[in-house]
Amino acid sequence: MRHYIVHALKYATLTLAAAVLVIAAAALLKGTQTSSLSGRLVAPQQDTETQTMHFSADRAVDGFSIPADVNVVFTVPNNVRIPRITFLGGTDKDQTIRYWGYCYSGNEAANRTAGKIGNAIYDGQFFYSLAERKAQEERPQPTDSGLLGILNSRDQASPQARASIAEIFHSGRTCYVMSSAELPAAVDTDGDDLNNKREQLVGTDRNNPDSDRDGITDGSEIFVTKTNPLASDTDNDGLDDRCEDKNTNGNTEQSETSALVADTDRDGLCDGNGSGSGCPEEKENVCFLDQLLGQRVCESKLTTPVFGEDMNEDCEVGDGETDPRKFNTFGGINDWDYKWRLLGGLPNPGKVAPLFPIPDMPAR
Ligand SMILES: [Ca+2]
Ligand SMILES: [Ca+2]
Ligand SMILES: [Ca+2]
Ligand SMILES: [Ca+2]
Repeated sequence: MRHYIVHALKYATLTLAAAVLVIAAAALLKGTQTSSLSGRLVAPQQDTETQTMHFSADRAVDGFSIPADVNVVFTVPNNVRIPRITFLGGTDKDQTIRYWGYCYSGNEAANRTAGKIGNAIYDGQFFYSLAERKAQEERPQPTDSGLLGILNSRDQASPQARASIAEIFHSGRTCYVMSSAELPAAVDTDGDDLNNKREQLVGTDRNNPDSDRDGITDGSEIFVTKTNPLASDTDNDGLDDRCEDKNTNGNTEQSETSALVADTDRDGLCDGNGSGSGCPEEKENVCFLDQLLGQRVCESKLTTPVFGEDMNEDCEVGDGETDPRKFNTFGGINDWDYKWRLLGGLPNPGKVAPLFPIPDMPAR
């Protein structure tokens, strides 16, 4: 196998040139570039220094880690068809980590036997992370056209060239990859775009696409909304993530509250009813001497009678509620002052809880 890898990559330039790709130099020769990612495999002086690891199809279920700067050969399990990006760690890894590789067609030996030569033997597909493509695009055009080629810009590539790029890993294929940083690789059993290895690292259930049952898939929580896939209410304000980021796009639109900030409009009142543990500014530690126990006891107590906005936590602004998206729901007066005055507190324009000086708590 190792022989095939080396041989295939020696012919990478020919393969890509034939596919009418814009070729940028991979930096394997004469130490003209320092990237360890490109072409170490075929640099004769380095060939014996670079480690090679093999992962069987069985390993892809539990997953495995692809170390940095190692030649890795893996096999995709049978009956699996998975996006490359998902198998190799997810969209965030694809955008930040440089990696590239080649998936064998499986016809290489037969092609060779049939007398084919050069790139005609290697009719598999190359693949590149977005970060690798970007790096190649920014790299100056090579003066030595004899170097190993890497795809320059996929957008400029012909349909034929695009077809030569493996964006889907198919059942039973064997592929080579080298990465600039560690990649968590695995199949994605529950189809939530978070592969099994990352599910294990994160602590989510690889057989449940929505581990915390908040209506946002594990993959979306990691890659899009940036919420905690193990907690339905990431910011602990009493409102579930899905109830706050309603369209689950990771942004806080005008019609939404933030799933990551407990007090979206920063008016001193929590988005929910204020009982959530994410509203600490409304509480303080009160300590006293417990006569029965004969020792000092501390409790977390509310220091203000006004502490929340969506009091029934239905993610709607109902009667008697202030709007958790508006600092001053009723115009002019801020929501904290408004609620405080409703309870008969003294007006205190221009100040917002918890800076507001609190008189004695009302009798219960
Ligand atoms: Ca998954
Ligand atoms: Ca979830
Ligand atoms: Ca929340
Ligand atoms: Ca608020």
